[in-house]
Amino acid sequence: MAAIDPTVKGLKPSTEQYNGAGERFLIVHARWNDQVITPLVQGAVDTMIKMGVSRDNIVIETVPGSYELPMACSRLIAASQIQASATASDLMGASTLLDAPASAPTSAPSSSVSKGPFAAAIAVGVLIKGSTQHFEYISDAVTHGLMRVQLDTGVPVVYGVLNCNTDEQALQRAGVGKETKGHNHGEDWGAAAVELGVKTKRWA
Ligand code: DLZ
Repeated sequence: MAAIDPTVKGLKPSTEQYNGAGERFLIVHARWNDQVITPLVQGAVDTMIKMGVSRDNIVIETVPGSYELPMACSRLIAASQIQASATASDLMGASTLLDAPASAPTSAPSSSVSKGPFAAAIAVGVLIKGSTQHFEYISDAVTHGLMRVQLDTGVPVVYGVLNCNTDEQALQRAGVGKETKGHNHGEDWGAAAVELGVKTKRWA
């Protein structure tokens, strides 16, 4: 009998290799807690590229905070499905969504949203518990909102939202912890997006 791994938690590697070549993906990320968000998004992008996705086929948009993630995912997925000539900014009507700083290494022009449907999306946010009930309300709303978006649109939305008690917990889950580096969960989210994008086509 094989020895039992003492670690209970964690993602068992897939037995199948998934290839995201030719598929388009959406990442929407909050700008709150940027020190954690940046490595998470980078981890997701790097993993998707390793799995065959072209960088040109990864559209990245930002929103102010996690609370805005469901709305942005919903509108951007709808925009990509319509494939109309209208740009994302026409459809979204919220200029703040498109205000990524010019220096942001990962941002892409929003007009690329209308180039074709997304195989999957990743919503990335970092919520850190404060001294009020704010965290609980936002966390709950975002979680339910993102589930609703994926069920309503049929496009998988990977739950890239960290809900942490401390800054250090969040940093460790982005692989940049101060006490121990930890594991970058963005890498898992990138892999999940490619796997789900490929599988959702199969399940059609
Ligand atoms: C207001 C707020 C607070 C206090 N904390 C966070 C947080 O830890 N993570 C996050 O992503 N966003 C936070 N926000 C902003 C809200 O998500 C949202 O952007 C604003 O309430 C405006 O709707």
